[in-house]
Amino acid sequence: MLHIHILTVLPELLESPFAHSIMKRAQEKGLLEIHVHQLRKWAVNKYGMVDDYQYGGGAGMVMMCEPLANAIDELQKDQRFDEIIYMTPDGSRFDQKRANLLSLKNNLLIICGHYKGIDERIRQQYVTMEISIGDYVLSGGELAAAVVVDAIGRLIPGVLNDETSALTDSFQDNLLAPPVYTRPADFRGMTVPDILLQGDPKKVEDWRYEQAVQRTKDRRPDLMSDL
Ligand code: 6GU
Repeated sequence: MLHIHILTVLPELLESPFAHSIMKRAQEKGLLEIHVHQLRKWAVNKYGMVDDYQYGGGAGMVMMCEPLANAIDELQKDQRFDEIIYMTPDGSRFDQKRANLLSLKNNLLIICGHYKGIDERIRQQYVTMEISIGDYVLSGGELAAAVVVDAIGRLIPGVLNDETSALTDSFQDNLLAPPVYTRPADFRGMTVPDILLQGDPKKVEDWRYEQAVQRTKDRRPDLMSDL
């Protein structure tokens, strides 16, 4: 069972992404629990203040130490987190390897940054992992957190119906997935490769592997160099 706690000033953004399909089933099966916490619960005043001007001047607010520290301390009374993850564009790039690793943990805390980010002292004192989902800037960490939780959640053993299907995803062997087809065998004159129709499992497996390698060479040669 994986517990994921998320600290955010916009909990509404994180309601829908986990309420459908595979993420919904993971929670119904008792394999995943997602707890979204409104950071303003730990605000420093009755106006719900959680951010302030940055020292040294400059545009943009910074998320204050006290609300984050108090929230994390309180949440850690019940259980210690295996990782305290800060979602930030200057974190290390999220990939399938990191998703596999995180899917094996029991307790994760994800902090969603806003504005100019969080006070550096929280990063130093509390944060154990900093994640970016790519080289572009989002207006907050929530959508990035949703991406990460989805990628992790589907890898928890028992979540996917067909146990092998995560193993044949793109990226699991640093290869992209091969092309797939369903009925009809002839769609407007475009046919399905014969090997797939003949049903020799060994030939199908070999064909899929060749296609995966070719597709990766064509589209993502950078993945092959990691092999
Ligand atoms: Cl984790 N946060 C924000 N705000 N922007 C991002 C990101 C995270 N990853 C890529 N862009």
